[in-house]
Amino acid sequence: MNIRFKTRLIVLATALSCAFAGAAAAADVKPRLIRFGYGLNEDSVQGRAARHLAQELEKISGGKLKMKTFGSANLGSDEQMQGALVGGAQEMMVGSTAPLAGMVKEFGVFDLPFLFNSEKEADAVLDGQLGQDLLKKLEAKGLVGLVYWENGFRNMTNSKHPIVRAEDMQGIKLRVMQNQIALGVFNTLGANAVPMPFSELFTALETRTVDGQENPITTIQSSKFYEVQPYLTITRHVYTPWVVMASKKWWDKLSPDEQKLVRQAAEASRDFERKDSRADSLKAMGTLEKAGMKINTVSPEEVARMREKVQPVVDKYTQELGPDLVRQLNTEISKARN
Ligand code: TK8
Repeated sequence: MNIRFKTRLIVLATALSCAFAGAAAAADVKPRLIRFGYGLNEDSVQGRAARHLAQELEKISGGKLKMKTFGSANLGSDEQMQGALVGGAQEMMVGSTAPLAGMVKEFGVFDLPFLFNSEKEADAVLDGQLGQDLLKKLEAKGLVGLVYWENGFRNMTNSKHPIVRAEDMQGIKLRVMQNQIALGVFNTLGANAVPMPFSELFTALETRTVDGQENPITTIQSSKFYEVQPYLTITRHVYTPWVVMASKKWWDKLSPDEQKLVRQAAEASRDFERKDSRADSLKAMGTLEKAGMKINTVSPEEVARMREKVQPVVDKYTQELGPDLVRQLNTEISKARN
């Protein structure tokens, strides 16, 4: 064996063993580009958490799983993105549970008003049996539900007058999420509820196509609704979550190692997002006040009246969603409460 041939052999052997060692360490992970869409703008709780998710995924996959994030509904409204995921035209998204109820009606439980008293109760239900069972139901519809992010307790804004009593909602054209229960609740409270995707909302408020809307204060701030809505009423009438989802068509093509990394990054983003959302919501009140919004909080007595008014809607949808499911929900909430 001449020396040149020997060197070549050594080089080849070293290259081969490196390749095997590398493959074992990096597991079965191919370079991939994941498109992740969301509805709020980049400077929002969603934007920050989406970037966190992308960074985390890139880090734990050794740079192989790259995520490109698209805010401001640039890939479409929640409903449009849901469709794109089902069809396999988009890999991932985060969106509200309310429009998901069109696919899996049980997600409507989160639109039942005045259920949760605190974020802690919501976390327990979402990360517990009920929340996880609901995510599993998405698979049959072509979606893989990974984790829940906090959207939060919703409050009302409008351009007409402060809402002090339920009667003040009379005649207010109020944008609601595209969901039967939300529609029923606000019409029963006396508003004129108009279902509309979030992506059209700012313009609709600005042009006075609608008079008001309801969302957590973090969103009222990041979407600059204070520019077109002078009145904010703290009602905390419902806590709605967001779901981070993947296209099932795409997901099924991933290796188990890749799926594990995506899940792991999604869980990290959930913990980051909830903390950030809670911190941001404390700051947002001050910002909204400074921006000149007139803020009032509905009294406990008035909340009790509102609850009473919407009870028929709750009863009707308890039947439709399944009394057992609603019972399970209430049991899980009281467990978390005590
Ligand atoms: C953003 C929406 C938004 C929701 C709504 O795409 O529609 O009002 O609260 O966060 O999912």
